[in-house]
Amino acid sequence: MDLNAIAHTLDEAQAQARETEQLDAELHIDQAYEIQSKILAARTERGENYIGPKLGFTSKAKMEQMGVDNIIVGFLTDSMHHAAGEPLSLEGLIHPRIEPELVFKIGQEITPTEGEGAEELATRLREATTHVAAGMEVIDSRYKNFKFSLADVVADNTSAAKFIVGDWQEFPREVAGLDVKFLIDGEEVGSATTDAILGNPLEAFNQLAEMILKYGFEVPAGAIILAGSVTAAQWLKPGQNIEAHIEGFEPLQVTIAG
Ligand code: OOG
Ligand code: MG
Repeated sequence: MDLNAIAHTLDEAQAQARETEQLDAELHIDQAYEIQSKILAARTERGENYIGPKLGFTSKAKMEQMGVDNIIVGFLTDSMHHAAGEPLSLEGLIHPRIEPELVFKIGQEITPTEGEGAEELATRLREATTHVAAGMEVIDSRYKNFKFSLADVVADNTSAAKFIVGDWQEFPREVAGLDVKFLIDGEEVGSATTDAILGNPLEAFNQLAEMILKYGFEVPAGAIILAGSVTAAQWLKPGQNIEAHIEGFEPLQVTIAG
C-alpha cells in the first residue's frame, strides 16, 4: 500500500472539496495514523500551523451514529479555526456536519518524558490546562456519502474541517454533568450532559495521553484540544442558525451563510 499516494489523494480531496473512495479494507490503524501525519506535513508545508489534537468518538451518540467503536485522534490547524460570531460559509466543504464540543486550552508545551506512563502524562496535561470553552466542530468526511471504516476516518484526519471556540473560562472548574442543548433554527436537535463524553470529560486527558504515547501527537504551548462531540452531528445547510448551549457557558452561536 502506497501511504504517500493515499495521503496525497485525501489531501487533494480536502483541498478541492471532492469526495473520494473509501480505502483498502486491509489498511491497518497504525498505517492510517501514518497517512494522517503525512497530510499534516503537507499542510504545514503549505503554511498552515498545527494548533493541537482533537478527539473523536468519545461519546456513544457519535459512535452509534457513525458505526464505529473506538476513540480516534486528529489534528487541528489555524486554517480550520472559524471566529465565533462570523457567518460560516460552506464553500470549500463537501457535505459538512456540525457538532457541539468542549474545548480545553493547554498553557505550556507537554511532551512525554522518558518512560512516562499514560496516567502521569494525563495528570500533567490536566494540570497544564488553563482554560475551557464551549465549542463546535464542523466535520466533513472526504469519503463518499460520509461513510468510512475506523482506519479510513483516521487517515482522513478524523473528518476535521473547522472549529469554533466560545468564551474561555478559567480551568480548573467543574466540567462534568453540565447540561448540553444543541439547537438548529431554535429547535432542539440534541441534548445530553457533558458526561456523554467518556462518562466525564476529564477522562479525555487519559485517552489523549494514551494516544500521545502511541502515535506521538504534539501538544504545544497554547494548544487547543477538542474533547469530542457530546451529541450526534447534524447536517449543515445554508441559512441555518446553530446554537450550542453548555450549562454555565455563554451560548455559542453560528449562522450559516447563503
Ligand atoms: C469523525 C469525527 C468524530 C467527534 O467529535 O466524535 C468527531 C466523524 O464523525 O466523521 O470529531
Ligand atoms: Mg468532533
